[in-house]
Amino acid sequence: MKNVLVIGSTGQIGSELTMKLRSIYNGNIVAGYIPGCEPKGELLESGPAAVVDITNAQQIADTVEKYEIDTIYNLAALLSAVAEQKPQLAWKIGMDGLFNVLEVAREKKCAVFTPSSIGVFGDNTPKDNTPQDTIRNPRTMYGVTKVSGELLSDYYFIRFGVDTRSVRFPGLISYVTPPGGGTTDYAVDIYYAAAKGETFVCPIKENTFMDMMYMPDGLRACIEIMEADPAKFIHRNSFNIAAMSFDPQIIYNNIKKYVPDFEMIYQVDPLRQAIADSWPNSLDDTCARQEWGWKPEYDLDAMTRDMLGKLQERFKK
Ligand code: AKB
Repeated sequence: MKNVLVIGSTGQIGSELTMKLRSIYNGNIVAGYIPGCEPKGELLESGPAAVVDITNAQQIADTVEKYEIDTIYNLAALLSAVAEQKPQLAWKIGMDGLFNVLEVAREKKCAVFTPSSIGVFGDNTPKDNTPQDTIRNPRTMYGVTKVSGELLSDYYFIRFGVDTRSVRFPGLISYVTPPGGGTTDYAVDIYYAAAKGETFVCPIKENTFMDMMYMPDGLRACIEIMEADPAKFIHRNSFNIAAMSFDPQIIYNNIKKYVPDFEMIYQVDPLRQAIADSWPNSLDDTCARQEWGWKPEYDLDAMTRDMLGKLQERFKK
């Protein structure tokens, strides 16, 4: 039996991960949320939920105690573009929050998953096929909290034996819960525009390549890394994982195959463009493949067919 607390259960990853965990494990899969972001519908009805503000260590500890939690998925974070607008809050959630989670995990002996991101890399990181172990020198607050989070999580493993594990997520694409304030969000928004029959206004320039991943692969990564036999681990916090890399023109052309009259124009957002320019074009995920068997299932075309099918069904008149 596994008892899991998902902190940030109503966010982009949490809303789907909580449901997936409930479909796999028969223990308590607790949907942690903050007031104003309450779980609704199936997420609320299919299992326990609790107010867990990551900046409140006592709330985390009380929930872990009450539901005999053994694994914490720490999904609370501000995404990259919002974090640039609210750097103090990004630090409070990303670092003070992570510290609270790790302290509770140390005391109550929980395993911890905290997603990292391609945002840990910066301008002087090799851009193509970015290695697992390379320069992590971001100049965004998002990146700073993600690198610091990787280091702190490794520290808690080395110093206290807390079972911390993590992946560096590319842009995650899903039709369920939209992301809020990321640099890669355009690759979600473009599908919504295509499915609604609207012209897409792209905030990212042509020729800006970034790694992306379809959510079903992202969810599998969250679960498989926590299930993996750690005997093979050389790394922990955090593994490069990859599925596909494209620029706006490539995803647009792929969607146009299925929606021939779809139009896109460019109106570049300087903040998002600067962040995207500092991130890798593509990651090398060999270590994740070798150390815990990571393998993506969706490429761009498979993702496009699924995304469009689901969204067109939702928006059909
Ligand atoms: C963002 O764009 O901020 C995130 C990420 C890649 O970490 N989707």
